[in-house]
Amino acid sequence: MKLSAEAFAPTNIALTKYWGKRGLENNLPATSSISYSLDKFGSQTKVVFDASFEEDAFFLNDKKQIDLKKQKRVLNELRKIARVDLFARIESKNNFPTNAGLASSASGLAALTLASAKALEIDLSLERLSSISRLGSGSSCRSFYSGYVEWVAGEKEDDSIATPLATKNEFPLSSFIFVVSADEKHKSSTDAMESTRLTSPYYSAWLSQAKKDFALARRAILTKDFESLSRVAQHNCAAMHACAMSAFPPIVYWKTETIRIINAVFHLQQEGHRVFFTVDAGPNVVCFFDPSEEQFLTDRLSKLARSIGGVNELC
Ligand code: 2P0
Repeated sequence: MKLSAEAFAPTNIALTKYWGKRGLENNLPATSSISYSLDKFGSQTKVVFDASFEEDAFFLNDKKQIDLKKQKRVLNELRKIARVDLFARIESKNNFPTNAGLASSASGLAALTLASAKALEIDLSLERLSSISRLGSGSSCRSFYSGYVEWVAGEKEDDSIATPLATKNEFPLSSFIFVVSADEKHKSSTDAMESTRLTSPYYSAWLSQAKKDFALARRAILTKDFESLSRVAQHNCAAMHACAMSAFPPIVYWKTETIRIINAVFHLQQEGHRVFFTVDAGPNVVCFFDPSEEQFLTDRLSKLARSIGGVNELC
């Protein structure tokens, strides 16, 4: 028996962050979060289940991977639902440069879940598939939709759900990514979040800030209020990183270049431009801006990237 299917899922950038888990096993988040999907960047994944396979195998951009922990959590759940005990071969390709420093686990896990469900002919809602994908990687549950996606923390086992909040046509954002470094993370997000939760003196303050930010960002998006969204996204990003920096030992993702870019964004804001930054678990900076300023800001940000040695751009 051979079952096979392919699927694509976009990568997503958090405007208010998922940082901290209330359930380690199932990636249940301690904070609700909101993301914006970057539809043109994502993962195309093919999955084959075959009786002749003796183990699961995972190839990312044609390279065999050793660590299949996240993928297996998704595969095992879907095999259980389909009542199938076939091993799988996963072939996943990112359509953004491998050295782009963009996390591929969100789009990769989402595409894997979609392709596997299709191959196993499992007929589940997108919401349910998104929750299964979360078992592999928390942020992947937001990669099932385009536009703005909200992922509520919930309180129980089954109430932490990602759902679309607004379409990109309703409130479009342009993006520009500064690739400060494409190096592998020195510490996984899972470990960094856990260390923050256990050792940061500011963790409880972060949780209450994240709750307020989620509500503010949600309202800003629904009312298409760019200024409010800028303010809350930047504050939430800085608070997440400040909390991580206050862990023991400190988790410092930012590099000199990260801070130079952030200061340049503040400068553009002072000049009246509608642009803001966010930074995930790494040194790279994602800028979002009003599409009415596309040409001007792409040009300015591109000049900035070139003026800082070793920084690449992706837009
Ligand atoms: C986010 N990050 O909201 C936050 C902001 C990184 C910084 O979600 O442990 O790779 O597999 O659930 O999904 C990265 O977390 O972590 C992440 P796990 P994941 O996008």
